[in-house]
Amino acid sequence: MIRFIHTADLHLDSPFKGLKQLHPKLYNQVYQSTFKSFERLVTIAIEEAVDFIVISGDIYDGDNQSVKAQAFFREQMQRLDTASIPVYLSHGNHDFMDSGISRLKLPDNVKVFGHEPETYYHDTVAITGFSYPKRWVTERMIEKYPKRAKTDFHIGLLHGFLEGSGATEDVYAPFTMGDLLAKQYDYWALGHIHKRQILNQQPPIVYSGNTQGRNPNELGEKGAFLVTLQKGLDPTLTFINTAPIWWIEKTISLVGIQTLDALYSKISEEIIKAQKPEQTILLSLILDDREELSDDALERIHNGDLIAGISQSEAVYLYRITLAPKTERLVFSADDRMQQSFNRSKDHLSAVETYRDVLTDLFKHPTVRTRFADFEQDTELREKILQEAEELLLEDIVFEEGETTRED
Ligand SMILES: [Mn+2]
Repeated sequence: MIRFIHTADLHLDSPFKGLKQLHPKLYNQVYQSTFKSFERLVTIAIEEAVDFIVISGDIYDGDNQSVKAQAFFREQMQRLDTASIPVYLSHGNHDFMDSGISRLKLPDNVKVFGHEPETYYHDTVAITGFSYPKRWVTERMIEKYPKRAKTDFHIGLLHGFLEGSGATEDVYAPFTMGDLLAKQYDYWALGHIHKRQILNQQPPIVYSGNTQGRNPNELGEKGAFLVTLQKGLDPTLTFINTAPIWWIEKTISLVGIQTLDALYSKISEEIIKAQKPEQTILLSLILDDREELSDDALERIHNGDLIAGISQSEAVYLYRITLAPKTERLVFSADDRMQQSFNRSKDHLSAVETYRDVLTDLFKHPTVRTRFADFEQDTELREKILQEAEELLLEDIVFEEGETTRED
């Protein structure tokens, strides 16, 4: 029997740029969260005395891998070394192994995969993986993985994109389920897609997801899998939450809510309800069924006055209040072609090229170029801008529709 931990996408030292407006104490908690989550995981690995840990890429968030992140990671590896727990790791598209980067030396218990798929042996377990030599690995690396070794167990690490999964991550080192199954390994430890998912039970094919949500799209608990493989028995996978901060999104109904006072009370209640022991919650509320709400209250949601006046707690921070685009369904349900046309325009406007095109003057502005040089590459910022643009557009359609109805 073997017991190991499968983790991926630690993204240590994620900057959480979009959250700079938070209270400094909370921002600091958020900033520390990628570190904290991994530290907890290492503690659990030691307590559980696992046989080894596999990390399927994106240990660091940035390709320049800050000394702070490296020193932290090395310290955690040393803790595992002291506990005689080996670590098999690959680098991903975020922390690719550019030869130009100087690195702190890791202790001997850490085995790093090279640029081509290679196999390490841990007693009677074969572990195969590869590290990204550069950011863009678009080849089908799976084709270079060896057939199952003649050992008790064979584990594959792959930082890549499952074709047809519809995930928003970039298509790197793509593969199909069939590709993986054909190798006849006993476990596939996948990385790259941040949403946790068990794609296949036997053998387990698993994205462990990232260890800490980094934006509103990476919701809920995050962590790693504790895996047990035993000859003749079904594998067992236990999810371990290690993320100190959870992003939560909740839709609430405003039926019966008319005044600003009632709205404020309702939101305060939701903040209390969202509390979880020993977790910090970053809460986004989506307000649905707002027909009865006064225009003034609505305006205060739109202009940010309401959220600025919410009394925030340390356990739950309400970072966003939005209105459910409910009339979207109404408008579009009447006209399929309008939905399609909206989706087409959205796809076009969301394309990276369009985004760069539209913002080119801003990116080329001398001040932006010197002081915010990374704006253009900042995917978090891009997602945020696109999301807000979509919401604004939908709100516009909502109001036009409402006005037309009134005229009728
Ligand atoms: Mn990643």
